[in-house]
Amino acid sequence: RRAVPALPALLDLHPTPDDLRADVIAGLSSAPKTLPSKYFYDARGSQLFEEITRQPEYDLTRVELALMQRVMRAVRDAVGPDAHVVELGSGSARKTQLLLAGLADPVAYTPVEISRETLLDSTQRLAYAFPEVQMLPVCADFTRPVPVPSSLIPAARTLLFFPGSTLGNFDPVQSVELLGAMRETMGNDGLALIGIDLVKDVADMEAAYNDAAGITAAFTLNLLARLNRELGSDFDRRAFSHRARWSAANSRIETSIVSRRLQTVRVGGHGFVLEEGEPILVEISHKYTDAHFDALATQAGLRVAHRWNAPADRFGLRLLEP
Ligand code: AVI
Repeated sequence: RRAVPALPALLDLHPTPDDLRADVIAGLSSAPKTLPSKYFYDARGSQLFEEITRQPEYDLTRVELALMQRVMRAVRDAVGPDAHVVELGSGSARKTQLLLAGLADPVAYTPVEISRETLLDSTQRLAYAFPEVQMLPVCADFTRPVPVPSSLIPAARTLLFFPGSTLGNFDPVQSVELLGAMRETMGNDGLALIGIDLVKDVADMEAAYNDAAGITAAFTLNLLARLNRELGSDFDRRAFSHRARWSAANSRIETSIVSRRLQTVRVGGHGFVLEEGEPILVEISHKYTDAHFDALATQAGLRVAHRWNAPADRFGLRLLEP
């Protein structure tokens, strides 16, 4: 009989209601109005995101998984044995299963995830599947410095895992900062495995964020329900619509929540006037060319050691080294 692993202890640095209020008020006070996409991921939002990854139009996750399967041998050879895997925005950690199974004797896994429920579920599942891997879950917003106790872990090296093109949800300045922070966490002998969505046909990219079943719209608008519940705001969900479209100038999908009429919304004692048709930018999803991604990595002091693309260049994996 297999021993049942102890439940992993959770390091909880979840953003506080004060963080949420301050970020929302700052975003709605700016011109144009914005809200941070990291707040999509409450329990319901995380579930909806999982559903998005099963929509026919959103093939990023499926294509990335197939690509990982194809290149895992090469990743294993490049990383070597006894790695400590640190994953940013681990979500349901479906790709992690492949990574931990494919690497040579990984010693520890640190998932960093903002949704507590998702983090606990996925870490528990992985603890059963990989009883020999030490699980060190951290509930946190990974855009802030995360204490990763690398020196306490008997690992040969750190492998940072940042799949799903989550990097694309950050603007170029934030992306370079994030890659720079990853470089710090990796140390001088670490590596980073990053998934990036590549520029492709505009109709395909737009369809991925406007699925016919309306799951992405529900995901986007769930943010308003979250704010009403957690901040006592009075967004009327029916008075807003989801809009996602390609911006060629910025090489990204821009997702907005658009006000359907002139209205005033109250949040934490502040009133915000929205014009009819006024957008609140809630998410950016960059799509990369090789040159564009290489430039970001170089600015962060990282070098592309391996480059793998899915068929028809639909998605890419990059192994980076300091
Ligand atoms: C998590 N992130 C990479 C997704 C993306 O494609 O930007 C989030 C998402 N938003 C709408 N659909 C998926």
